[in-house]
Amino acid sequence: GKKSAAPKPDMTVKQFKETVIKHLRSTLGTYEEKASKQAWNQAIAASVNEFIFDGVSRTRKTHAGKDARAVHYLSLEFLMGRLMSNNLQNLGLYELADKAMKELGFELADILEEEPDMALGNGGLGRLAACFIDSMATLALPAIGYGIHYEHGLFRQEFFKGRQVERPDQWREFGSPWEICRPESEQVVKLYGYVETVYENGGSHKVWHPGRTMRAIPWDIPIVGYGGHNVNVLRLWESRADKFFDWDVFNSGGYVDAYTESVQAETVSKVLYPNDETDAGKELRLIQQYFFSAASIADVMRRFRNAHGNDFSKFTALNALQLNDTHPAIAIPELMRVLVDEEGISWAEAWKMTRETFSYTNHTLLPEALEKWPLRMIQHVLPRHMEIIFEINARFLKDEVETKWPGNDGIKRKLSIIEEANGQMVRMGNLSVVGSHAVNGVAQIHSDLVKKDLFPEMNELWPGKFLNVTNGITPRRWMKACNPRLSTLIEKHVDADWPRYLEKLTALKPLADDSKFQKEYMAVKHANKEDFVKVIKELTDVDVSADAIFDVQIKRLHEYKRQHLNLLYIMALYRRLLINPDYDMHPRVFIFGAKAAPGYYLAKEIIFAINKVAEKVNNDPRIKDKIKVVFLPNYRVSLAEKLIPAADVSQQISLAGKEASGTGNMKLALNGAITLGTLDGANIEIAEEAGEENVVIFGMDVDEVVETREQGYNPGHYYQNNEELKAVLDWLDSDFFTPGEPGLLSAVKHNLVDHDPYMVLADYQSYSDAQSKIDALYRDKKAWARAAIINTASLAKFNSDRSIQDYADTIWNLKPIKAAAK
Ligand code: 26M
Repeated sequence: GKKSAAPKPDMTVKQFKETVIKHLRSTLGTYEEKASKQAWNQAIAASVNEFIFDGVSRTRKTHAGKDARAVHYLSLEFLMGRLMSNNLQNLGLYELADKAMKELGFELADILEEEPDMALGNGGLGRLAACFIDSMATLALPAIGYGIHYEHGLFRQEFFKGRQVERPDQWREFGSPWEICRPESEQVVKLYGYVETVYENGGSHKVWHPGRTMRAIPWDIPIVGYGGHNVNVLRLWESRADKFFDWDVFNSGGYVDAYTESVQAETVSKVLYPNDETDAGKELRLIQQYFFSAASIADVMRRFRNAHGNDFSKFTALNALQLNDTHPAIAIPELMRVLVDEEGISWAEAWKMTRETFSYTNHTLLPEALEKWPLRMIQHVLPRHMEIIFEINARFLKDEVETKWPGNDGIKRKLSIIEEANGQMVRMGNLSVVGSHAVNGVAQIHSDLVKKDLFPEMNELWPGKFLNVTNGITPRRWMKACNPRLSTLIEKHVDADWPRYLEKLTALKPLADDSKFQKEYMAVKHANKEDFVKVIKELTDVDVSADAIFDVQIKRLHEYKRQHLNLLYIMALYRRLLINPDYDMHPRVFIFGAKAAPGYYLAKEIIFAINKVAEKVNNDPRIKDKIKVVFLPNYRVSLAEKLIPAADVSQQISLAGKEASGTGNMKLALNGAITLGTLDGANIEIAEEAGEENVVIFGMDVDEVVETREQGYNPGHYYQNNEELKAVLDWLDSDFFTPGEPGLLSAVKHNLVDHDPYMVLADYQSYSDAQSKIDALYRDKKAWARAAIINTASLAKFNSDRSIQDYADTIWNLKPIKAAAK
């Protein structure tokens, strides 16, 4: 059957047109002859909101009536991208809107370009949260996402003379049509001050006298599930100065400058920290974490009290709280504070409730990315929370660690939430594990390493607490919406509800050897590439051919992700062509997209080096356009949506053991790119699903990495013994790519030859060989088409609906509740 999961909307093209024009006039205050594309965009959004708001209310009423168990997904980041096309798709309105706009004389796709990305995240972790809330809504799970309403999302990237320049992101400059302010649900968040012990009736309790309070204002973004039945919300908190005077009890002289205080309060939700690893001890970052955690917990408590008063017997049955990394871990002592200090619940009872409620997802093993806060800072900003953390730690060490390993101070030192070395630090990972009933990694190998390398003793203490939930991506955004050509082709062969049940794509497998289907599939890829040729021209002024291999590496810039391995190979190919102009290779376009953290020196040097090599290669007539190198500025969700459908090769070349999962690897493979990757993160599972013959694997695996390191890794050895590798590294020292300025690219060379922390040189030869395999495979057109089709047909496991179903079953114990129909 070809049944459709998305309902046919009860609206005609004519009615949709009328609604848009109504909003153009009455919401936007303009009219057809005068309206800008931006105004049309907003008018369409307002029209779509007529459907969405109704869905929000229906879903809310359903949950309220049922006293439903719900999950609260706490994340400092939600990398939403644009919302219009996704909302139209999920409501089943896309084609209708497309027709309506055509009749009004516009291309819908063109008008969608007016929408700024909602870039409230850095990369993988933030985009995962966005895919997950889409899936939670689609699966009709009672769920709410909690985060920060940043005024400025991730910086906009420009290149100036090949170097990254950061510019502020302005996603809300003209307001966003998708958000609803909910002043009635405002919360108060306290900071600083001191703790008083009050003795009373033979007992005592603690009273926190905060030094400052601020307001948390919620903005709700509706999240439309596929099919439009269920609409959840993403609740983002904005910080504001207190209505009253901000009064520091310790600093009564400070009141003169009240404006400074209000500026400070409003600073909290001003800007997203542009790092994707830890940013050592910035007080504002800690306050961001606490601000949104406390506001969210207060929101959960308000909703609970409205239904149950002060009877907390059902609290754990009705609430799950998921920590997206340790960033919101301060929510653990915050819940304890509320239960013990405000509700008068005993410590033992409150701790039981807290542990049953929280679960924690780990996203990295990189030691430098594991969050630690100076104890003094937490004591200063959150004095009561520091006391609570001490108490949690003391009981943990005494009741659990001591019982299991009597008298073993070494293990106590290792498991303690407080690190005693180099000034006391609070280990947020340990706090998260101790305070949660479940801890999960994001791909099988990563979850294994979380147990084996990161928390081995915790795993012994609580076998069964550590789980795997392999990441996923929403096929609605990452296929249906971004790749309409492939979706249309797919729909000729599989049920129309494939965006919900991705395993239906296995019906394509028998077609992998069908030459007619192969041609159609590759024609789609070619058309997508033709479209992207224009994007490349527009953004970089580089001319590329859609007949070349589009070889893509898109992800944050990081040494462990090894964009410089890719660069070394590009230089080697270029050198081969200069040595032998007839060097046999299929033309290739190397495409990069990556932002570097503004303070990450070497990452910025790698961007500069790629841009300099690109400039030279792209303008060298001797190589007859066999290689082009394109570094797309300002890589972001909306650019990924254009590039991924056009990709032939997906570079996933991290050092084995370092990339927790990766999710770009899933998006690219689903859209028919062949993975060129190491045995790392979810690459391993992609190879399992698609078959090893349909991916190209290279390099050391995790065990070989360990072995190489134990033998005393010496990058100089590879440099000295590989003629081509030595030549390209030395090239970086010359002025070949930076005429008249030798040494500008030396930092990259010397880092590799002298340190090479991510073993780029050790994997170089294997990578180069794997690239030759890619070249050979691409030239066998049928073999390539077959492999690409099998990839598309085999990726059902990476549907984020499957990930969320796993969370619901194994961690949240959560059942769907379908919202009432209209
Ligand atoms: C920390 C401190 C200050 C400012 C920012 C941070 C911070 C922000 C983001 C730290 C880490 C952040 O994200 C890490 C991340 O994106 N990890 C990726 O998570 C993906 C989803 O699970 C995985 O697929 C990737 O492999 C993993 O690198």
